[in-house]
Amino acid sequence: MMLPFANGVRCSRAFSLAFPLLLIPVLATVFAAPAEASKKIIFDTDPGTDDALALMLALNSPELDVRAITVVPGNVTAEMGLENALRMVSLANRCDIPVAAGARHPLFQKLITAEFWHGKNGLANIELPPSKCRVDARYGPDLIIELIHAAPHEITLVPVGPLTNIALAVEKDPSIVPLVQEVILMGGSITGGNVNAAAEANIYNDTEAAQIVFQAGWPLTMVGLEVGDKALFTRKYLDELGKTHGPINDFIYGVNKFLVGLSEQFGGMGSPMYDPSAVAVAVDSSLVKVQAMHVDVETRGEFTRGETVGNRHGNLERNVLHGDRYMIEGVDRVVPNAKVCVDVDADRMLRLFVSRIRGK
Ligand SMILES: [Ca+2]
Repeated sequence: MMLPFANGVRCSRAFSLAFPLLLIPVLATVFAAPAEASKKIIFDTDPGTDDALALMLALNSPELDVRAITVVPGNVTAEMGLENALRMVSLANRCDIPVAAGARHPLFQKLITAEFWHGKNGLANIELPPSKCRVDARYGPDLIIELIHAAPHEITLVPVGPLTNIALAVEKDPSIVPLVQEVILMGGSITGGNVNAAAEANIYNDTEAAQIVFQAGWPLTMVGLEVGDKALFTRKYLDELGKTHGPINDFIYGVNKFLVGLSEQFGGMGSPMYDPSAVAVAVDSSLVKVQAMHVDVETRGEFTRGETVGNRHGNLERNVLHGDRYMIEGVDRVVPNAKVCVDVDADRMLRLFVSRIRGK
């Protein structure tokens, strides 16, 4: 063994005496590694069928440490979403995780609920048993602020609903921005929408909130339709999940059976894994290919309100007013504010999902 000392004899003797003492903290570090390595996340959600898939993936992934669940209105009302979140953490026997209510409505627009896609109760019409867990008394955006300050540079925000709660937290306390490790959100698209030609649902459902979150200045990964629409949960994966059993396994099987059936009604091959894809990226970022770009959220367009407008070339013409006209005087680089996921290893993501849920 080569020792990193110039005068080998004397120092190697000193090293051998010190070695047992040095070894203790080294071993402690090695054994403590798995707990320390897990990523602390706050899961902000409007549950929601695909929220259910995402939550159960998060709770069953050792890479993630879910520090709180905050509920936002979106797919369902704030009240129904809270009830669904509480029932799901109860099913997972995780009453230790705080579940907090947040905003009651979007910042400046009317709520659009989606029972049409998620079932009357938001959970594929599956009736989970009443929750053993109790709601945390804190207000969702305040809880987000509190947890970020309690663990500076360690919290990853994973919002999978409209961005109302996150925007409220930033507006109330902008000092959280540099203290957040990363934001990995499900929402947006740079290739057309799912609500209409331009907009994706989470962004469309609180467009101003989304613009606040995109412009906040923190590291942000956008997991949008480019991922979810490619990561289709087909009957192949459903059959795989049907071979095993357990309370979570069977619940998620039921949710996915509902979603696969729904997609087939509309001529699809399978159900897009929208929300779980953001959690999957938090677990393993190598599942996706990203491109850094500047993204703005369109808040005023006649046909494009809610579109995430990604500047794919990173340039902006500099138009300067001269008398009654503008003249192009150059090209400015725009600074990226997001890593946009532009491709996914769909099969690997879907297999990851099934492997984490099966038998649970
Ligand atoms: Ca959602």
